[in-house]
Amino acid sequence: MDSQNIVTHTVEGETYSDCIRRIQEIHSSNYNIIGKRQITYGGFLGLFQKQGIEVKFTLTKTPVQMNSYPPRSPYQQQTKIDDFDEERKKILDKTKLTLQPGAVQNIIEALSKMEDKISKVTSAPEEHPTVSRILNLLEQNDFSSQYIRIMSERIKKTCSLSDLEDYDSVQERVVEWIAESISIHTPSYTAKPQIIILVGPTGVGKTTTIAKLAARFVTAQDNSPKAVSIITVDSYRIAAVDQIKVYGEHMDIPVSLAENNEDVKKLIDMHSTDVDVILIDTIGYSPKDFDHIGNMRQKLNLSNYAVETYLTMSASTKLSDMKEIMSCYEIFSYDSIIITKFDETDTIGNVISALSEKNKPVTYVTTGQAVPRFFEDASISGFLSGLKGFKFNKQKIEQKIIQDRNI
Ligand SMILES: Nc1nc2c(ncn2[C@@H]2O[C@H](COP(=O)(O)OP(=O)(O)OP(=O)(O)O)[C@@H](O)[C@H]2O)c(=O)[nH]1
Ligand SMILES: [Mg+2]
Repeated sequence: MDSQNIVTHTVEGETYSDCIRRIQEIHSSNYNIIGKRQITYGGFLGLFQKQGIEVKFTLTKTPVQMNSYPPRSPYQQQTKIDDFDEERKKILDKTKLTLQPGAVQNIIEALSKMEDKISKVTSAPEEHPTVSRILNLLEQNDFSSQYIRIMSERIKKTCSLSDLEDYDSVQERVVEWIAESISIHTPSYTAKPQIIILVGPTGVGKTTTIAKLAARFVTAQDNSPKAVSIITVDSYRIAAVDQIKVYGEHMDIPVSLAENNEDVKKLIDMHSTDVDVILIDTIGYSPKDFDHIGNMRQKLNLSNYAVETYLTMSASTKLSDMKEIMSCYEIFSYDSIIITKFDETDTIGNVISALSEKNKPVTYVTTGQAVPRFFEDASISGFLSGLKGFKFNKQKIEQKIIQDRNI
């Protein structure tokens, strides 16, 4: 190295070793001492001065840059982290000592005030009390968050501030919108034979509902009495077959078993002249059981017949499961839905939300176990009766919906 370019440094301290320690803190061992002398240092206007040492030194290497460290092993890294933690602890300990009593508490309080201010600025503006009351009510009725959001946006779009002052009328408007979101499918059953198939998950009440439907046809609740026969594609389970046979015997309705698509077609053809309605009961499968559902779909391949297919679901099923069931059973191209076990739930927002979000109509509802009772045509007013906490005139709303749909 060219001696002209050598830079000298000086450090002052009370003793020589004091000076060396200070050099080493910064430059480790990369230095050469080139001289030392006694000095007077510190003080103010010549007062309180101290005797000390000045050490002159040069550097042997340029200080190492952070980013030029060679790669470290994880263990080395850990040592460094440990050093860092040690240092941090020391600093924190020092800080604790220098803070006045109560200072930490003051800092925490100041921070929480700042947090409050920030959250007030960033959080959504407060809802009008009418809006929040109605949204609350929808939530209590178990409507989906998507359904509630749509209702909330609709209220805000269509209601002025003065409209919102009249809670009763706004909530009646919301009930009208709920009613509008329910689609009822009314079948005509004009074919002979009319085939009606019930599919759906296990235990939702398909067989019980088949028996109720059969009872309705034979007892002429639907215009004139009809000759009915039942086919069950559920022959693997003896108990299930017995269950439908018992109902059949009670009503004097023939019950036949079918194993496959040929059986089903043969039975339909056999009854085509002597019965008006053929009800087909199926085995329930979990919506995740794609193989069995696909298999059942094949057995029910009845493209040349007049078929009305219903997906049967229980009202007490949670919303996400309902939507999954509706999707998985889509391969049956079901015409409408039967909602069972209405008696087992207090809230029906989940049902209305699922039907509305999947854009599916509903035809029948069942409200109890006993056959042939507890079976009804689905109606808008029936659904509205299941709403809790809303005040409205059912007939007026139903009339308005009918009028609107006929326009
Ligand atoms: N509370 C209530 N229970 C019902 C209703 N409908 C059916 N059930 C009961 O639900 C249970 C299952 O009924 P099933 O008709 O055997 O159901 P399923 O869909 O045929 O069942 P799988 O054939 O096993 O798929 C029985 O205990 C019925 O009594 C209803 O509307 N309300
Ligand atoms: Mg069954």
